[in-house]
Amino acid sequence: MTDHGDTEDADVPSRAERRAEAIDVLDANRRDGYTIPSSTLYPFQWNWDSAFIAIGLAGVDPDAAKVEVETLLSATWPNGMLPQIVFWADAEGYFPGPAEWDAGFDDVETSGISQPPVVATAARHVYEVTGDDDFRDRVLDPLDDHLSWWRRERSADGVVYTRHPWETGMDDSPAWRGPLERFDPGPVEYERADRKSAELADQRPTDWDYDRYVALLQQGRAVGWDESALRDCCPFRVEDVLTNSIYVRACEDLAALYASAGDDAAAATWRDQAAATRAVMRDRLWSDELGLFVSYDRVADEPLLERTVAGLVPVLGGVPTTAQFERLSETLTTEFFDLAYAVPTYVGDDFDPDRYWRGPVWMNTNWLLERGLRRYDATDAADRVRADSLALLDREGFREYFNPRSGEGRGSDDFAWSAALYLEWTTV
Ligand code: 9WN
Repeated sequence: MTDHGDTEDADVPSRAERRAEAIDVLDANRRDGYTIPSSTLYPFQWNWDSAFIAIGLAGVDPDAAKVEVETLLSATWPNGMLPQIVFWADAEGYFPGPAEWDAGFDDVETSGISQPPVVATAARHVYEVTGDDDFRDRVLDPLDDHLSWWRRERSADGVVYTRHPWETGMDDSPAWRGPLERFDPGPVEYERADRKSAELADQRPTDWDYDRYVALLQQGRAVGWDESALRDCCPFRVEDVLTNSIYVRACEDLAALYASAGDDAAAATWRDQAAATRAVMRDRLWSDELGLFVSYDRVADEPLLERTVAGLVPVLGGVPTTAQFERLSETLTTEFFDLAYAVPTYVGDDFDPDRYWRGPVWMNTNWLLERGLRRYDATDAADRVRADSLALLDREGFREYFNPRSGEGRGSDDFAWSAALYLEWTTV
């Protein structure tokens, strides 16, 4: 275990004080039925953020946790797509806003892409903490609609694909460089709103990346977000290993909710889906060369051979075989545990300890990985991930991400999922 010496610092608040601060952050970020990730950078409801927030809220304010999940699910499109952003209320300071996306249904304005379906895991967690059968019964249909949408619209053989870097949640991952390089965004005119300080300008994605994010958005809008049209023409179609790991876990969690409601047939359907996705992942998304899982580029028909934390997260869904897990653990300890704080989001030539998803530690990927490692009884590794996460949060507060060498906080302050996962990790 790394000794960070953090607990000896007189300025570090006690765990009880930090918990109180975490609750304050979530209260301050709460809007009408949902919690925004950050008042400075992300002033709307975000899909997987709300799932992590509900997981943290479950232990301290179970009613708010239920509302968080149900508000998010109420934004599910009629076809089952659950959007990445829901614009419930006007807010300043975010690009691209509702006018740029021009997406949604009835009077609900949203973005036109999704995000990894952590919501099913959140719903199961909230149900298990509260034992509220009515809540469980209310979320079954929307969760089923959403996971069926991934299966129907985004998958040919069990593994699902994403069609925008923002959809993966790890937007600026170096793994997306290859697919993004393969298309020309053409001239795109827009004004970014995210570089709110000189420090942030160095941490956020470059203009080269943003040009491509915006070009993909404009293409989706031009075809009215028609999924079948985009299946043919979208130049970014990637089987993201993180999204698939979360999807497998989501299928298992929905199966568990169905089983508890006495619907054994539906439970079996989703358990079978999890097994089918696992089987393809073990084959197509495993890299023997790198000793971990990788994403797969559907357009170029080739694996994206980069070492990212996403490639370790399949443990969350019980994906690695025994032999794969042995290799993966070795990769984790030799390549991802050698900086002061685990787990960097990326190791490799483009490593940057301060730039968004290109090296910094993020709390949500640590939380997903830690849960998965416990599933494989890898207690020492799981304990290291949890201890480093808490050391960072205790020392720096609820920052968006952290430099894995120095431990310094980066990105937004008062970031909701960092606060929520602190509460989850320290619930006794
Ligand atoms: C685009 C809200 C979101 C997270 C993503 C994170 C960041 C948005 C952005 O913030 O992305 O979705 O504008 O940079 O990368 O994971 O959900 O916290």
